[in-house]
Amino acid sequence: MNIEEYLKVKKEVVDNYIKKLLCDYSSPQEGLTGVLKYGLFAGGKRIRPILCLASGEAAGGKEELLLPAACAIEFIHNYSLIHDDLPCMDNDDYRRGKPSCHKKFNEPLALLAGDGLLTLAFEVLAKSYISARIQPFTLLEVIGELAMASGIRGMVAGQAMDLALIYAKLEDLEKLHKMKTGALIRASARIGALLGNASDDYVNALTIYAEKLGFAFQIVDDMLDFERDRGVNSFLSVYTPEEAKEKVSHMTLEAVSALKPLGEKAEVLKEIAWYFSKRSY
Ligand code: GRG
Repeated sequence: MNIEEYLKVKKEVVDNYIKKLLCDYSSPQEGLTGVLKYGLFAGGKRIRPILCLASGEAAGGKEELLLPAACAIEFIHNYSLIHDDLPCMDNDDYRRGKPSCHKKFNEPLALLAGDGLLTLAFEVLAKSYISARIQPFTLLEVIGELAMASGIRGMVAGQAMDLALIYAKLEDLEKLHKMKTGALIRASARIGALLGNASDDYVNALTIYAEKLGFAFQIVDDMLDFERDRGVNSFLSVYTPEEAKEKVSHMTLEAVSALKPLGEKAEVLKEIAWYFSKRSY
């Protein structure tokens, strides 16, 4: 299977599992479920859940066991996008080329849909892994990883820093994106590895891989956004386009070389890194 096919197949697996979860954990407020569905199925790439699956599978974990965590991570990601688009944050009318959640519905419902996704992520983690009878210590580690990456020491802190800074310098930009984008990407790989019962060496290798990958991913995102958002807290305000490309290649090479301890099991993860370093969407 080539990497494009792999990503397509895994995206479908994730999409189907999200649909199943939304049925299993349906809200008595049907209207609210509709808003959640709209936010979740407006065209995301599912990078984080796929990274969780690929990291877990490289460590020997089974897809079936990894899926609840992979989807919980996607819930958190989508909550953050819904809230990010609100008038009190970025005030974006469109997301992925479609009306953003608060434009399609209204602001209070968009706010609640985001809150609902954030809390549902943790309910799904707890209930799925209690049912699967995984080691309580592993479950607590996974919950702790996701909470830290999402909260005031991760994504929420990154968002707050983004709102507070204008035209940040390189050092601040690195710190900002490490929290805002990098933390959840890092947690995706680590959670996959933890659920796959990976050794400490594997977990460390996957952590470094994901940190480099997250950095490269953000620079590519800024390159793709350059025309729309010329430079506010973007790496394109500190790098020329050529320097940005060079940095992406360098970070991707470092990500790939961090995978050495995994040997042949890391092939898919390497392909993922190269694929996303060249993405155009
Ligand atoms: C509101 C707490 C809170 C946080 C918002 C992630 C975030 C923080 C804001 C989104 C704005 C943005 C452009 C962030 C950079 C990270 C990024 C590249 C997000 C988009 O991720 P993709 O490309 O999204 O994986 P899809 O659409 O594929 O799901």
